[in-house]
Amino acid sequence: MKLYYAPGACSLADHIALIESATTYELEKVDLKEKKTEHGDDYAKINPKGYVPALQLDDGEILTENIAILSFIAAHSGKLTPSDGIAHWRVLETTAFISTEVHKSFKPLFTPDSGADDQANAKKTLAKRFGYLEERIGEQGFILGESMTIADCYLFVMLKWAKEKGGMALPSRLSAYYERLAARPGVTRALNEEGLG
Ligand SMILES: N[C@@H](CCC(=O)N[C@@H](CS)C(=O)NCC(=O)O)C(=O)O
Repeated sequence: MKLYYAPGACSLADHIALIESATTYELEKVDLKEKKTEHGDDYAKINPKGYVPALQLDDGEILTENIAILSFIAAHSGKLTPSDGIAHWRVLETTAFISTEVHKSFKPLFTPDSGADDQANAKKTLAKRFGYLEERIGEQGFILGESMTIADCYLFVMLKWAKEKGGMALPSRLSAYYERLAARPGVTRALNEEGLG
């Protein structure tokens, strides 16, 4: 399968999930301004929504939306999500929270013409969301316990943005968690492959 990505964008979550699940993949970089892939293809024809990520499956189907792509990688590999029981639904619940309540809250920080008030409010909302996660994470391990899941792949990218793009200080357990993830060989590999090493 092939992941269409932009360096450091939310597609990094899917890239990390592909590596951590030992899935065989190819990458194709997308210029989001020009809507062109690195091979010169018109990205609007690949994903008419115009944004990354998009995952081309082995049968040629194109899957979009982080929640769907991450869930697909987990189901396809049999890794990064428990296959049944409440633990399975906790992964979906947390991944949805990260997508709809954390990822979306960054929007004013990435919109050049958003005002200072909007940006300050966005950081306030993000701090509240991170506070919720801080209360739930342990001193060691992952956001849902002892095993890495797709939610960790996604949350890593959100914490990276908060630190590097938002200039936000993370609460202590979340900060230690971020450093643990950043030190993983799979995460380092994904960052290197995106030219962010
Ligand atoms: N709902 C989408 C949002 C994806 C998204 O926000 N992609 C951003 C990068 S993180 C993007 O490609 N933005 C460029 C654009 O919209 O033109 C998902 O969860 O996959």
